[in-house]
Amino acid sequence: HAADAYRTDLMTITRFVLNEQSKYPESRGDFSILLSHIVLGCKFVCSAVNKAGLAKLIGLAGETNVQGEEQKKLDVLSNEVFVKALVSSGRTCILVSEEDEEATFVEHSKRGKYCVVFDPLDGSSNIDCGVSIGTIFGIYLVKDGAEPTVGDVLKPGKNMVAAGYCMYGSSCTLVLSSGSGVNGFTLDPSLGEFILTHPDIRIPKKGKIYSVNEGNAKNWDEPTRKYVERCKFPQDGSSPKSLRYIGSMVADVHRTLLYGGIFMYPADKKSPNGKLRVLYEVFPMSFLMEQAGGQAFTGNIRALDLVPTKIHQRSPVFLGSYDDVEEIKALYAAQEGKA
Ligand code: P6P
Repeated sequence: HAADAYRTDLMTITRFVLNEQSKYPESRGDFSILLSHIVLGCKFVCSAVNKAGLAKLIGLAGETNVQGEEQKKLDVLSNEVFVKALVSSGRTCILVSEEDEEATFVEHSKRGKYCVVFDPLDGSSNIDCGVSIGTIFGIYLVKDGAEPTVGDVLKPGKNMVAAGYCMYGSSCTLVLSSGSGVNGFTLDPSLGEFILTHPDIRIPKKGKIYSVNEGNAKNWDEPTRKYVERCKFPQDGSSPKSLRYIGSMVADVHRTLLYGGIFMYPADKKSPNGKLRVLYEVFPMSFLMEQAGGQAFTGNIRALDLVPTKIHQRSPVFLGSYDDVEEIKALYAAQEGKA
């Protein structure tokens, strides 16, 4: 019947978050309002990314961001959209963006109790060739009342109250955790709503895929080199793992979350802290992995235990299936033991 084609009990992200909120009777709905503004930003960027090829938005804006990379128009646009959406939510007090050298302190009249760290368009170097890119965000609850300072965001990732990403690919998928599991929502463009499509995502305990830029192999340290060698030439008679590396963190992490395996951006001689940024790449993805039953490691400690000292600080990261990360932790521990 035609009616069967339409699920009538649509679980939209708004409904889902309000259901979550109802578990906290004392909640005033601030988080729900904050999230609705993040969702608005994602819808806007999704539409802009999809039109980019046609609207010739692609191309250098001529400016360079704090990373010294040439900013593409979509980067600039996405950053402006998220900053404006987050400020207008009236629920934030500090914003840290990959695109802005300094943190943004929201004016008093619009201040709220959340701090949002985000990469508005991660993987943007892939825009021109149509590879999936995404927005990554993490949310801290800052102490009420006191004048916010950068110190409020230089906190370990385990202090985050929520984290997520929105992937702009063949479909627009928003994956979110607010501390009780991970859920995925897919944008239905005909409704303009994110619908729950991946309830309670759990990452497989062990995977068959490893994901790393093998082009950096010359500069890896011993534990990483040994681990990748084991992926390719297993000693225990198991089959070699497959290598999948897209070079866009949101796409590589999304595949890891759904299929299992390990995603790595290790330290190397050229970049002793790896490449990925702690606040708005490593922490949000590590938060999601732990919430989905996986784990995340820096080569030294649990990634979420790291205490950043600078807002654009980098860290090596190994994240994904619990058992796969355990293996590389053992190799780093063995090196530690030798040392
Ligand atoms: P490499 C994209 O520029 C990015 O920040 C992440 O999205 C991605 O995982 C990584 O860098 C890719 O870096 O050095 O392998 O090209």
